[in-house]
Amino acid sequence: MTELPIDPDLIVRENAALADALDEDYEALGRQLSRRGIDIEAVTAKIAGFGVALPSWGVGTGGTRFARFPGPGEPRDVFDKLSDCAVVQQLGRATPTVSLHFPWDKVPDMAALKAHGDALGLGFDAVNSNTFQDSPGQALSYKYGSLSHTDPAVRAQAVAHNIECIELGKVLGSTALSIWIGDGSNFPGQSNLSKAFERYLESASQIYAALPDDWRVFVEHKMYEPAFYSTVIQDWGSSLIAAESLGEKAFCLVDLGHHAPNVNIEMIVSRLLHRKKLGGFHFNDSKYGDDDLDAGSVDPFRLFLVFNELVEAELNDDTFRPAHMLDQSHNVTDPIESLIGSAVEVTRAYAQALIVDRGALAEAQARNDAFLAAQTLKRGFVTDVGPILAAARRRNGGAIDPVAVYRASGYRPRKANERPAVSGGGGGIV
Ligand SMILES: [Mn+2]
Repeated sequence: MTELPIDPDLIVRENAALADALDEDYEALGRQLSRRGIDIEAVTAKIAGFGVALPSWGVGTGGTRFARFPGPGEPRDVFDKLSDCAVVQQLGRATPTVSLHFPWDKVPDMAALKAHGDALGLGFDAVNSNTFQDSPGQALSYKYGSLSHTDPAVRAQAVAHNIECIELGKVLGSTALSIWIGDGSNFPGQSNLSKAFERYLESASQIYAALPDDWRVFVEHKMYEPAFYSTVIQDWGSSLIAAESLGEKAFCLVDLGHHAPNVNIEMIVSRLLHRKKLGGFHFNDSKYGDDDLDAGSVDPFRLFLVFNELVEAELNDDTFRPAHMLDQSHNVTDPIESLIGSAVEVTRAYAQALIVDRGALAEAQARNDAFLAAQTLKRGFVTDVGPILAAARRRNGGAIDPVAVYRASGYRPRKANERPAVSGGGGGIV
């Protein structure tokens, strides 16, 4: 029995007020797309089946290295986090799974957590390990690294933690482990760059050996931070070497924020697809660095270009199932609203990519008609696919205007009463 956090009647009432306008817009868009040879229903069906995972840590207010300003009704534990995720999913219908992070989300009774997810209609996506900070009661420190640490005892502890994450994930029904490490150096000469990478590969291979047959492991690269001179898995090259060395269950995970400014990320996507090593994405947006801003908030065109490559991959390979997750920090907004909005933006980019006239694009490329090729691609981006997204949400039982229904529901003020404010806390964003 599903326990929905928002009154379903409220969604029905709010949708009724917007239904005529949506139907009108959807029909108009359908006629427009039909003139281009595109069946709107086929696109809507794909959008209705699309999902991006929610990060459990995303429903709490994020922060920077300077401060964190918590909002009212912050989740007190992972059970509260799941309830907030269920609001995002109930209204937006594009986020059916949650990605947990250990040890932050570890509870004595993981089966009870799984049951809570089931009751809320939520599944569990990849589990994330954490060896970038020291946890209470931990024997050895990760101050100077984890999987690549010079001390074999620290490496063994980090490997054991990752294997524990797999065990916890099994209880939840997860089938993937994401590994991101903070290992690196702050000074030239501090670390032997080659040996640190070799130690990482050795540790990662021990984790890989513990993976169940139907699991995948994702290697997430990051250019800088918390180490500012070098990181051990710095870029997609290091990530690809690691994934190829580990084996067929290892894949690269691309976090949009983990690159130098202006890097052509869609080309990285294309290269990883070529090697069949693209495991998935962490979506967010940025202006200057790893800003962890809401997906699509600064550069929606880049998001579209990434999805253009993903749609190409989908067309070439029926079995391509990338793991998509939002990974962003909500510092000045209600996290639930940001997550609803970001899922919409990711889905929008997918819809825009789906309506690109790929035949015309291929033809223009073959004729070296650069202008027409660029225009053909951009036509997908400039088409307002909003009615498709809203129609897909409505068909799945969600809200035509999810943030408006969320605000009308009074969920946040209700939670602010139920959940007493706690002070302090770090940023907690990766
Ligand atoms: Mn990430």
